[in-house]
Amino acid sequence: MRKKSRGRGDKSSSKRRQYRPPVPDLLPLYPDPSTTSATPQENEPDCLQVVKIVLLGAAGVGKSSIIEQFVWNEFREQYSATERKKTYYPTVIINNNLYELKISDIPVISYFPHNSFSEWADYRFYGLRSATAYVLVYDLTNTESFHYIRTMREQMAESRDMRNVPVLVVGNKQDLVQDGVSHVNSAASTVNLMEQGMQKMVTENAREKRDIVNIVRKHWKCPHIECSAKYNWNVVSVFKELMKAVDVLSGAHGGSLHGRPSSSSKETTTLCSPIGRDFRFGGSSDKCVVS
Ligand SMILES: Nc1nc2c(ncn2[C@@H]2O[C@H](COP(=O)(O)OP(=O)(O)OP(=O)(O)O)[C@@H](O)[C@H]2O)c(=O)[nH]1
Ligand SMILES: [Mg+2]
Repeated sequence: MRKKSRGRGDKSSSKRRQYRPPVPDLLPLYPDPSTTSATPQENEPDCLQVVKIVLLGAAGVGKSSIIEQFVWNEFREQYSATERKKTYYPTVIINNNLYELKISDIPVISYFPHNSFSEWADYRFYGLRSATAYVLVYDLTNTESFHYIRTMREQMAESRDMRNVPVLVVGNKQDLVQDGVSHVNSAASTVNLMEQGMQKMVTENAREKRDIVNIVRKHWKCPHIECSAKYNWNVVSVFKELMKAVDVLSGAHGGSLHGRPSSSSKETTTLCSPIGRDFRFGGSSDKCVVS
């Protein structure tokens, strides 16, 4: 059970990055018996269920970087477009329910497969319509990349039943946005034309950003998270939020994903990455303690 965590990505790069199995001592797969009156059997994570997660987004928005940061705790500055589908298999525990994630990183697609025929006709599309959950990634510095996921979302809704399919929208490269704003703010004391132009640009960017968040949260009714794959800001939260939704849905559907109804969402959430770090989340709080 404790060896469930795996990360199978690019074969060539897996040679370079030596896979480190989880350290059992750092894997509190079971709650501390002294803090609960339940029997050990009741506390054991239930049988492993596979959750298929697909990341979609325009070229270069950081899909691979987000996955690699989450799974390998690594970041590559150099851009290398994904040309072949890669699949990663980290294991997570949420509310004492054990899930094996099957995270697919695919080459950019120009459209979402319309039906099962088009899905099977092109290997890049395989499994896209049957994902358990989707992460739609855009680049916070590039509004066009949001238009891409907007189209993708529309096509998804036409192609498959999206009820009970969690979708999370992620604005990546948060570090670049923050740099832009702070730079302009710090220079605001010396007003000149160039600065005014930059200030206008920043204001427009801020407005665009607000509009995007509004569309996602109010109209799409999807969670929106900003992250930086480069600095590992909020990357864990992306998967935490998604899996919270999967876990709740799984519980609501009689535990169809993992064989039994989910326990309360107020309980502790632990995400175990394949490199042996533990991520513990306390109930409704967004605080994340990495031990
Ligand atoms: N500054 C910054 N750069 C990032 C971030 N995430 C990714 N990048 C860079 O953006 C470029 C593209 O990242 P990828 O992860 O390859 O993007 P992708 O979406 O997988 O691209 P495709 O495979 O072509 O679809 C790379 O040069 C990364 O180093 C981030 O959070 N901040
Ligand atoms: Mg990629």
